[in-house]
This record gives sequence, structure tokens and C-alpha cells, in this order.
Amino acid sequence: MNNNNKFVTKLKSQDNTYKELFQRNPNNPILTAKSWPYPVNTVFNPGVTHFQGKILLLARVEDRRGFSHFTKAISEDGVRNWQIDDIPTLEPEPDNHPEELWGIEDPRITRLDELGKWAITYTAFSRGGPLVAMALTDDFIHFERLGSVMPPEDKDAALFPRKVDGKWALIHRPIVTDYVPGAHIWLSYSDDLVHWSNSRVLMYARRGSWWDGSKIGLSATPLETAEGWLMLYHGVRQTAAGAIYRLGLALLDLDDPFKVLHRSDEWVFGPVEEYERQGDVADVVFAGGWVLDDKTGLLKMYYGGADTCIALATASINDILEYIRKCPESREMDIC
Ligand code: BMA
Repeated sequence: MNNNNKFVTKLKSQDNTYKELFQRNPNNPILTAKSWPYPVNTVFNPGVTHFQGKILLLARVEDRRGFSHFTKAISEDGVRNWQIDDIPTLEPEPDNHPEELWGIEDPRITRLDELGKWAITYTAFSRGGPLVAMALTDDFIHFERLGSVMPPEDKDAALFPRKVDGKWALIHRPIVTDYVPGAHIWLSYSDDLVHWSNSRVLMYARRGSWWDGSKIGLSATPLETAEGWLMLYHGVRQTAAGAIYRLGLALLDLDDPFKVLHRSDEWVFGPVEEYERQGDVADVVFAGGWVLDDKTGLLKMYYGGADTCIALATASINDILEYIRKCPESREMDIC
């Protein structure tokens, strides 16, 4: 095996097939437009959190204009019997927030124990382009909008659940058109959640034929483990048939998350099933969040399939850590 291939066997089983880290739920897709209490085009790319002992999804819901809003769905087991709000939970408010003119998309939810609140980071689709906006809530009924926190074009943002070195930390994904052009993952710091500074690139899209060669962006909210911040990210490969959205993993240093300790060379989850391969946008798995059951060590990842439905896949946190530990350390080749 030459040097170029030395990292590509991490997911192989004894029988020479791939050992999948994530298992799809047999009830997938667990939520579709048909599940919704009012007419919608699609439901996808949800944020997720534990809320009052249950699992709460904040789904991106697209109407037939093409505009998105968020509606919450709550379930005991995170699989069945979803209680879905009868009306949108959080709608764009372009009169007060012009940046939300063309809708709000792809929410990520972070529980901030220090504030006793949840922060929702989302894409506001403004006339000037998509940007990062933030809102706080303590009940998922009332929301305090902080407005735009990153100018366009910027998406795929989530807060770390606690301050790092005394400051709030935000992962986000601006688009850079010059120098090292592309869609790379950045990290910025703030004292007040509104004004962000010390912005630097955390991870680059890898270019060329890599599965994450064209674009990368944060998927789920960073998860704190004893070994580092676990980061799930999506990678895009542009092909003659269109883009393929897949998911990979990285582990960041707990005290200095700018240090990428390990990054998976291979994707760990990609579009395979029909509900991931066919829909409004083909070949997309797009995760907005995951929740860890501390007792069982089971990680539940919620994702959008083909920009059309919501699905669930689970993995053991121990398996994930064992896998990421064996992945390469950040290398020169990751830095375009
Ligand atoms: C991205 C985002 C996601 C979407 C994906 C695939 O740019 O807009 O909401 O799932 O494209 O269409």
C-alpha cells in the first residue's frame, strides 16, 4: 500500500466490507411533509436538543414559495409519536429583520448552561446573500433574536456549549473568493455572542477528487468529550451529475479548538438509501445536530435526506472515538 492510501482502511471490517459507524433507523424517514399539521413542501435539516426529558427537533420547513421557517417536533423516544406545532414556531420577520427576507434555514441548537438558555444559530437568507443569525430561547415558544452575527456569505454556524478560555466560540463557514478561494470552516470568539473576532480558518476543503474537496461546513453542534471536541462536518464533492453531500468527523483540542487533533480521511456517512438519493436535491445527507444519551453512550444524529425529509442514524460514542483516534493528525495537505 503506498503512502497515499495508508489511511483509507479505518472503516473496514474483517470480512473486507465497510464497518459503518452509523446505523439508520428502520423507521426512516421518521418525518416527512405528510407528517406535518399544515401544508408544506418539505421538512429537512433539523437542529436537535434534549428538552424537558424529551427530544426536540427544530425542523427546517420549506413552503411552496421556496421560503423556509422552523417548526418544532417533540418526542419521548426521538423516533415516533412526534408532537408537532400546529403553526410555524419561528418564522422569518423581514419587517424587523430585513436579513430574513427570503427565509431562515438550517438551525443548529446549543444548550448554554451558563445562560440557562438555548442558542439557535441559523442561516438568514438576505438580499445580500445568506448570513449567520442567532436567537435565544428558554422554552422554544418565545425567541429573543440577536440578529445577524456574521455578514454574507456565511452559513453552517454553531456555538460551543460553554466558553473556551473565557470566551464564547462559534464555528461558521464563510465563502472566500480570493487567495485560497472556497468554502472552509472558520472559528471566531466573542464576549457577548454578538461581536465576533479572532477569526481564523479551522479546516480547509481538501480540493481535487476528495469527497470533501469542493466545500465543507459544520454539521452538528460540537460535542465535548474527554478527548476533545467532536465535530461532525459535511463535505461536498462536485461531480458531472451534481453535488454529493456526505459527512465526516474531526476532533479538536479541548483548550484550543483551533488545533485539529484528527480528521477523518474517509466520509463516515453518505447518501445510500432512496430517501437520501432522491428528492428536491439528490444525493444529500445534511445533519444539523446530534444528541448523546449519557447512560447508553448512544449518539442520535438527525439529518435531512435529499432536502426533502428527516431521518435518524445512531452510533456508539465509543466506536466513534475509537475511530477518530486512529484518523490522521491534521496535515499539510489539508491546508490547501
Ligand atoms: C446547502 C444548504 C443546505 C442544503 C444543501 C443541499 O448549501 O443550503 O440547506 O441541504 O445545500 O441542497
